[in-house]
Amino acid sequence: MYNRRKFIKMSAAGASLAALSTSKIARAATMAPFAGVPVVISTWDFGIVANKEAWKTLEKGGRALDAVEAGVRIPEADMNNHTVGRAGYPDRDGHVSLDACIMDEFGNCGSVAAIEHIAHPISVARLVMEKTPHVMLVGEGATQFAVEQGFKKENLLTPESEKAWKEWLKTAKYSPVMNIENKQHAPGNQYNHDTIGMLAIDVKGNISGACTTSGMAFKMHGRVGDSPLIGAGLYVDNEVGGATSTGVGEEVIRNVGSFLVVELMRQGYSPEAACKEAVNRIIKKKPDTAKNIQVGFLAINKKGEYGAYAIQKGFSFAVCNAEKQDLLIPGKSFY
Ligand code: SD4
Repeated sequence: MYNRRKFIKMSAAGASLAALSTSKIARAATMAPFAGVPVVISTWDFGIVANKEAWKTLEKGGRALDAVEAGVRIPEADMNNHTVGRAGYPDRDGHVSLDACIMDEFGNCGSVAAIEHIAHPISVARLVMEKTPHVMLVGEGATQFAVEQGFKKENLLTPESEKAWKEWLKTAKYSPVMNIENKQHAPGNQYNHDTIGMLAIDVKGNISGACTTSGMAFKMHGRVGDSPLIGAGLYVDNEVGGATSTGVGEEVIRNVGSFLVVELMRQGYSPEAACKEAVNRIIKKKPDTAKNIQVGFLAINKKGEYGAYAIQKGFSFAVCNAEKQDLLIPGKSFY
């Protein structure tokens, strides 16, 4: 389990974290649910710096939608992050292709999948939502739309990512094993896949969410995971709450995971219980597969209570409100 010192050391933003009030590291499973808004939560340890950015909007009374977009742009821009945005690892043919989606309090949503050459897919997803009659654009069409909207077309394959890809090509083993967390952040671990999913509630009590990723490293060209799929990687219902996911997208898609979590909360499940039930359905359907993969869900309800649950240990999420910036370790199944 993380402790505070270890977390500060391992974070990409370790230096700046000293300034944050990491007041408590706790197992979400044992803590009382927090109620109160505004609040922002997001997946993995890099969520803490992303939340900090989102918080700048929330604390000024801004809209949750603006907060989540601004927040997830931080890992998208992080050159040390090979699982989200600009420096993401490429597919097996060397293309960096990104997936993202966003959803607001009115049920509006936008998404891009397998978009190339654009560093901030979340902002393109938002424009799909706001400027087109559609929900989702993919591949070249998504890139074309982004360029029309003024986004810069860039080569996103960084020298480091290219080196990792060339190393992978030596064996070209197509083994989409992801998120076995004890191997995460290890040097040379090319199968490190951390999506950022973020959920926020603003001062008006409105909920929005965003999710962005480069997906599975060295994936098949054209492969799309759960992250840009509304209902799978992200779902928001302003009457109930929001949910997002990380891990092996195929299993999340098969179970329409984030929608399921929100519907369970509608039935009265707490955020953590809803995440746990969604995880258990994945395990129940494919117990052998589930032993070797990670899937984690993160959820928040209308009151600002939050929770998470993952198949494997090692999943973390970050919470930020007026009082704290915490990294939390959710409950896990007993694999
Ligand atoms: C995907 N769900 O593309 C993403 C990857 C991920 O933590 O979330 N990794 O399947």
